[in-house]
Amino acid sequence: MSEFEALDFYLMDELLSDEQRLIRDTVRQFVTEKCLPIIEEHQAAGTFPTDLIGPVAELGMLGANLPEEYGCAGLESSTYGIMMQELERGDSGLRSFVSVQGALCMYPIFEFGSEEQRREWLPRMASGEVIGCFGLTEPDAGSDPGAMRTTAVKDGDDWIINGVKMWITNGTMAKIAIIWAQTDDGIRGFVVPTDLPGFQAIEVKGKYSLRASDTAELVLEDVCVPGDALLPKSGGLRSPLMCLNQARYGIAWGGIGAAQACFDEALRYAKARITFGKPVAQTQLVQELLTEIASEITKAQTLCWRLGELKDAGRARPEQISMAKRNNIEMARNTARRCREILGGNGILDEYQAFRHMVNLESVYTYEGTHQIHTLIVGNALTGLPAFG
Ligand code: TGC
Ligand code: FAD
Repeated sequence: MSEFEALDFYLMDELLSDEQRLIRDTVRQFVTEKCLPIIEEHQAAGTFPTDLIGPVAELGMLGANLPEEYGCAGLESSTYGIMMQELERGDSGLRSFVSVQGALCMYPIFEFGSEEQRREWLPRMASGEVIGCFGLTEPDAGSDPGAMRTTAVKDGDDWIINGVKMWITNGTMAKIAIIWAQTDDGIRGFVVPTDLPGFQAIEVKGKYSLRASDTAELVLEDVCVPGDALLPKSGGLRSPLMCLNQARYGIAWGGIGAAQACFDEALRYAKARITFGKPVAQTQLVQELLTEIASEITKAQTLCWRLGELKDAGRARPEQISMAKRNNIEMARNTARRCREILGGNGILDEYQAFRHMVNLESVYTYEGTHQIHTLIVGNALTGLPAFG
């Protein structure tokens, strides 16, 4: 198969700086050379490609938009987004790993941590030495994280944490977990080393989706952490939701990458596949599908580009991020399915990427706020009338 070609119908490439183009091409090459040759094996085995952690860290992708003084790349939002787009062209599980490490673990330490916590953890997390996971969701509190039951109770200078967290990405390989818990003072965040007595990470088995990702249930039974495990500037549900803004932003970009992978594959296939004496790409119905897909990818690209500008200007509102996550992941999910269809019977084989992206995107559609929750967030912003309950 010849080199991947991204759809660029509206010449978005012209908007990129030389640095952004270089980073885009570097990550794209990394995905082509290091991720794609091994990803189907991991998908089949249900394992995360841990060999990619070192190279991903070396390329500066962990916490890439956090400041350089903590060992991070200090990139602007659009450049960070482009990285997520390219990674998810490889696999949603790989982008998830990077999102969780950067947006959901390093970001809260940066945003809510003390200077000591920042210096202790961020450089080691940027280098990939310390992997983190983010424990917000519980078996009975997913879309409604405010209903969480995990508690952290003060015991002298220490805290005792009890609870169960569900669906936690990077869960079994993490050295630290950012755990959100109810305290006398509302919801607070804690940096919890995962080797403490009473802490258990149990792999979630039987996944059809995001198989090349480490997903775990975390059980905390009387886990005792010192006072300085508390993220001192965290306070209320607002704090974890601020982390989600960061991750959802990257996911919106990531959806474009997954869609681009499927579109490129389907377009090549449609041009090469002959039925009734001509390429299937030369039929009106397939051209309609390709036109719809290309239009949706192009709209998603323009949405993300503007969102990146707003984010860099400090003006991106949570509901704008929700609109992008909602739109782009629905777009990617539909794209993967349509592309699978264009591949005919071959579309169900692991020689092609569409089916893997298609099943992965089921998770992406649901995590970081389900499609429906983002509908309600945007609906609330439009009407001023919350319809969650
Ligand atoms: P609500 O009363 O609306 O809000 C509580 C407080 O938070 C503020 N707030 C936000 N602040 C910053 N960013 C946001 N996006 C915010 N949304 C709300 C709000 O102003 C309020 O502040 P204050 O100061 O007045 O207290 O809260 P609610 O309980 O009604 O819930 C609202 C809702 C449904 C939107 C929210 O809970 C939600 O987003 N639910 C979805 C949960 C979710 O997305 N979970 C994701 C878990 S992590 C994950 O899936 C990782 S996947 C791996 C990967 O990323 O690859
Ligand atoms: P529920 O909240 O039970 O929702 C079930 C259905 O009801 C959904 O379709 C939902 O949209 C709908 N629904 C719920 N409330 C409403 C409403 N008010 N109006 C209309 N419809 C509604 N969480 C973490 O904390 N950390 C992680 O690292 C993490 N990684 C994940 C990785 C994977 C592979 C998956 C699948 C999930 C992960 N999650 C993680 C959890 C994820 O965020 C939750 O699954 C998600 O928020 C939905 O919660 P739930 O599964 O409990 O569904």
